[in-house]
Amino acid sequence: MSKKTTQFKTLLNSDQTEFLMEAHDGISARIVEEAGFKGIWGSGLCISAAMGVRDNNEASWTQVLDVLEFMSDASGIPILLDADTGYGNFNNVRRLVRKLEQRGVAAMCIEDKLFPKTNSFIKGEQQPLADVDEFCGKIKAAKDTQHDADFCVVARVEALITGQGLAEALRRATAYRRAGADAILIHSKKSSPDEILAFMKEWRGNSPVVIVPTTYYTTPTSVFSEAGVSVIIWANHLMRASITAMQQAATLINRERSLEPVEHEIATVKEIFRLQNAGELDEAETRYLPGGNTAQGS
Ligand code: SPV
Ligand code: MG
Repeated sequence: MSKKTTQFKTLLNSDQTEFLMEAHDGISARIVEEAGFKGIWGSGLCISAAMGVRDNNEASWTQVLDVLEFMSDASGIPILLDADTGYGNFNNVRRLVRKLEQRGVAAMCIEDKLFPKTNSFIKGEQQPLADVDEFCGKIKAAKDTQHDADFCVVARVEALITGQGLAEALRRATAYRRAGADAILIHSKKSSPDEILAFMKEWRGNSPVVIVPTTYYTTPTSVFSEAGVSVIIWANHLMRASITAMQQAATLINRERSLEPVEHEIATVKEIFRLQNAGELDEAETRYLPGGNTAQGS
């Protein structure tokens, strides 16, 4: 089995379009892998949401890193961390890259906004963008810092989100590619894919392109494959699915004062044990505990 960094780099440069699914903790990372995805999007929005805080860098970068460590340990597929703006300047980015490599995170995406960031779908037009040269310095610092040659840095262009248009998006993407970015994430909040497809036409495969079709989800993914998109990210859908499921279960149990209506609609306790890999501990106990598997502590 190749390293996770190599797996991610291969996925980014493959001839076909690949898909990443969002995860926000250890169990969701495992669920993404079991569903058959080849990689995980460590969504800033969803990791924040799971902590009950806003997507405004309210969670500290080390708190995010701790979650990433659980996600990486729980899954055998590469993680692309949504590292927001890199949590500071080029120096914070250098330290981040070192810590991500130590914790088995394959790649990171940094966006050209200012710390503390705000989610792109909240007052997108009013958000200031980073200075291009300063952001290029972050990309260079990340690439110079990585020990593993296959660690990937994805540079996210927010010019379309802020309404600055295609020319500005292309100018920024070109500068970020020249600074050493392994791929460009071009983000849009439109319900039509037009501005993404216009970008793809002008970009002409200069480097791999990553997209996040949260708002233009009705477009068949084959359209993006034909346009040359390398990676499609489903950015928040496990968090949204679990919010709906938790709201329904909590409301029903509270209203009925009974578990009966939900018991057969939700995962069993045994399923939790399976996802935690309880079987492995059972087997290890027979090997390592004196007297074999007695299900006892020391
Ligand atoms: C995230 O998942 O945190 C993202 C994608 O950055 S978006 O919410 O569209 O900005
Ligand atoms: Mg984010």
